Amino acid sequence: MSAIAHQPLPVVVLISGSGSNLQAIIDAIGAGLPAEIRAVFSNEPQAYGLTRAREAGIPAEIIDHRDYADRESFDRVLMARIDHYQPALIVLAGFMRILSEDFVNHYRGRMLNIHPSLLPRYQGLNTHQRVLDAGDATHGVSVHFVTPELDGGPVILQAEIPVHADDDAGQLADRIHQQEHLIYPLVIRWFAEGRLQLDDDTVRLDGKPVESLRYNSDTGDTG
Ligand code: NHR
Ligand code: GAR
Repeated sequence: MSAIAHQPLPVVVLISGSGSNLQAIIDAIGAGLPAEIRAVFSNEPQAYGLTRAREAGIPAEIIDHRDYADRESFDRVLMARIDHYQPALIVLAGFMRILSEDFVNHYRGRMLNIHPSLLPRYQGLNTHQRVLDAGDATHGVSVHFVTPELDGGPVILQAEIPVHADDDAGQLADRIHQQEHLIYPLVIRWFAEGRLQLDDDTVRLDGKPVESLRYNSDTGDTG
């Protein structure tokens, strides 16, 4: 890490829902994460995360996918609006629209997603119920670089939780959220500090290749 102070990393966050991960990032910035959220976009007009953004003084825009004839035209407008803010990093935080290849390639190496499973297991939707149906002993969450392959981009950091015998999907979602709110700001910090790169398909932290680090929320250790 360099000794000189960094300019805060300009970030744009995409949401579709509650925005609790957005809130965790806002709170982490308040506590010193060297980033600045330039704007929040939601495809869902009713997303509560829009309110969270506005209460934090962040521009919040709705781009409703239902207003566009196809995915490509929605993605083109979204891309143009995002680029207006000149972000260095795009953060998907509960964003629920699949993004086209052109969109994803435009932000290659500077777009992150948080996905509620231990990737490569359970790509796609409804992960908590699928973990329960499979009888898995553990569940988890992954932060990865976004590539055109849905939930298939290189994994950066994961956190694992035990599945209890009486868990339902809502309880799993709550405990996953607690982990998400720890690991997403941490990965964004690495990126903001210039420590994290996507080099072809290899994730590098401090120049060293990593294959999905594990976060321990009891100790705060990664490794
Ligand atoms: N786009 C690309 N190209 N690559 C990824 O890895 C992406 C992506 C867009 C979103 C988030 C992802 C998740 O973490 C994400 C990763 C939406 C769907 C989906 O099926 C799947 C995965 C993810 C997000 N969306 C439906 C669609 O037709 C709509 C579902 C709904 O509105 O409820 O876009 O899980
Ligand atoms: C999070 O659990 C996130 O991992 C998941 O949606 C939730 C959003 O919560 N993402 C996806 O399922 C992406 N398809 P939030 O709106 O409170 O941050």
